[in-house]
Amino acid sequence: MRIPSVVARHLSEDRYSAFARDVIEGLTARPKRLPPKYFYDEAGSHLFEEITALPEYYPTRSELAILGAHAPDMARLFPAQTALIEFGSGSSRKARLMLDAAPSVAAYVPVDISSKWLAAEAERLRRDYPHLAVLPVAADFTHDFRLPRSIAALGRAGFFPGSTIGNFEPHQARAFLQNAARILGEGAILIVGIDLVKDEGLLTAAYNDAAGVTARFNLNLLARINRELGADFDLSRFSHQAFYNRERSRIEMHLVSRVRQKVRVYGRLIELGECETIHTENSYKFTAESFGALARAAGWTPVAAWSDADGYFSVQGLRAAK
Ligand code: AVJ
Repeated sequence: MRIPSVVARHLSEDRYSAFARDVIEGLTARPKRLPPKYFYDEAGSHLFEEITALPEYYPTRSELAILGAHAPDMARLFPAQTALIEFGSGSSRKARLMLDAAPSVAAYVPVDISSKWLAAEAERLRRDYPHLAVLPVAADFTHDFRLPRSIAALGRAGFFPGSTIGNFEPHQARAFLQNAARILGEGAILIVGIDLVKDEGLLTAAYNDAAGVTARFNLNLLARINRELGADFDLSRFSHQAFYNRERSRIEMHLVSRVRQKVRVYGRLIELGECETIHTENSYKFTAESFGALARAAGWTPVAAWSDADGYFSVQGLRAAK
């Protein structure tokens, strides 16, 4: 790969290199794709917060209702004297529900790719939970990372809410769960939020909101590439598309090129045909059975499950199989 020198300078900066590499790789692939984990820059994180409050977007409300009602039951699965390790913590709003219900938690380890958000949230948590050891880890949890040494003597409970696992391809979800089993160790518990297969109209509406926030969230990925990698995407030449792929039990999000066009990205010329799409996200939906099979294949045993009154969402309790 030949890279112009202005851009090569950025490549040496760790923060940009993985992003640049993934963007170039995705936009030169066929079909074109971009990884959904890059939605969450500052603008994207705010847009996602907005999404969670939309009338059509039920997952956050459903999961919060489940945690509000059942966090004490989840906490009863935890070993005595536990470290709660959250994968992709964001605002830690859901972790607070767990912490409030789980007196056995002695340490909280939020793992997040955004170190800025982590530090500020850790400060607030220390203030609100003075007896809790708050030990943030700035890492991409889809890669290997190390837990803080100071929790060596504690039991382990992993926490992966939000149906973030639905962003992974099935083989990646299995790899994540295997990796979590290895990192958390013997006797660990893992609490995972999954979005359930349901009426197609409800599913598609959740990703095609009337206010157009999801469209802005999707398009922000191109704006971010413009900002951080000096690309020249014209956002008005793309439209948001989201539909349910029934065969694969997933919502797919795409950015559709409205016209035939050329875009400069990181010194490369990317050509898009009229109606050609960039596949930006998969959001897999599960049944208790399909998720159970995935968990078992990755070394976990399902031991409990909780749902909301509508049966839209499920929080699964898993135990590491020996
Ligand atoms: C954060 C991955 C759970 O898949 O529902 C929301 C992201 N994308 N609207 C989801 C998202 C479009 C969300 N997850």
